[in-house]
Amino acid sequence: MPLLRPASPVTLDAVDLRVLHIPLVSPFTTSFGTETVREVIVVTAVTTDGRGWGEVVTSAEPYYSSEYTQGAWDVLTRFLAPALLERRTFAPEEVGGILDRVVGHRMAKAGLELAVIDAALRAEGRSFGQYLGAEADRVPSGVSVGIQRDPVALVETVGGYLDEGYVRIKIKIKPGRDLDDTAAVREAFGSIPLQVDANSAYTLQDADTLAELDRFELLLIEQPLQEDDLVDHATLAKRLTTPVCLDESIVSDKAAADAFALGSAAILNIKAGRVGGYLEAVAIHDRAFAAGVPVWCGGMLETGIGRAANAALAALPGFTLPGDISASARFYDRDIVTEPAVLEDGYVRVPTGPGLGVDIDKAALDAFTVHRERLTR
Ligand code: OSB
Ligand code: MG
Repeated sequence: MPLLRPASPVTLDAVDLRVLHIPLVSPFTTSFGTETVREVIVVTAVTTDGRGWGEVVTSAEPYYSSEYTQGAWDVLTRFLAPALLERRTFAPEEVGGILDRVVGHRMAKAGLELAVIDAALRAEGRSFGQYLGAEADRVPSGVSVGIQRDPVALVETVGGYLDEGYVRIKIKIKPGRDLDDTAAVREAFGSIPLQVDANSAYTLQDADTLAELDRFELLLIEQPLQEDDLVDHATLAKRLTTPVCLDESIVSDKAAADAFALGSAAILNIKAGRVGGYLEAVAIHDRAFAAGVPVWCGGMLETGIGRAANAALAALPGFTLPGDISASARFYDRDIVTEPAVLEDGYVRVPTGPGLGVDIDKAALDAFTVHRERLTR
């Protein structure tokens, strides 16, 4: 389902960039590290018709992907924002082409593109969901649970999220913290929808251990091997009954096509930041939908900006599995939007207002800002 109707062009006067430090309600631990503060870049597209907001989902360190905050800041301020300001008037759908000369830096591009789309849609009075082709008015909410002190602590944490109403649990695993953790959750909560995410912590040598996860009848195992291991993932997929889902490896629609051709993934996690933007994310969705491959919307500890955008994306018809779109409160005591996403009967609502459909809480935005720069022509 390509976009039904492109957005109107914008005339870009300035790009405002901020680095925010937002405290997390609890540390978030994965196979690649622990975060206690979300460092994120917020982008404002200042146009002749108003503002639009975007978020660059890089982390402070390049441990999930090669991108990280300072690198994104550098490429945004020196190359990406200047390229758009130079062009001055363009349609949101042209942003990808204008920025294409810069190799990689997909998260940085995605945040900038989102700000432009939001500005254009707010000016038109059209919602992001309508623009992308959202069909649902709410999306089922899963939660990503970091590695805890031990399996007992994990069971307690998971129990809390189930009590809140989350409809699917994803636990992070790494070598030595896989079988016992998964067994503990299965034992405590029976046949709940459960999946695991390894964030590239294994190699093909670990295939025997990973095959032992099959007995837990997981929905999927996410990204067991490295980002560029498409062939090894295909080999591993043949050894497992648990469906292999790719996250880090799917950096573009082309990567998705390659993964399907090789048999590397039975399911995809789609993150707009990782693939260079929401329009590329829709292209991957469309490809997967046509191929009958289920997809779900991943998360990067988004603020209310990216969380609203993700809810709209996840409302497309091919998103048949619950995504990592939890309530804002799962990560933050205070968000930077006035109406943070909440959990209602296990669902998060798709905003319907113009653009992303969320308003910025200026006081919160300012309170979390640690660095700021305004780029003009
Ligand atoms: O691998 O899905 C991941 C967070 C940061 C980096 C990578 C990942 C994650 C998550 C959290 O699992 C998803 C969320 O935002 O809820
Ligand atoms: Mg993942």
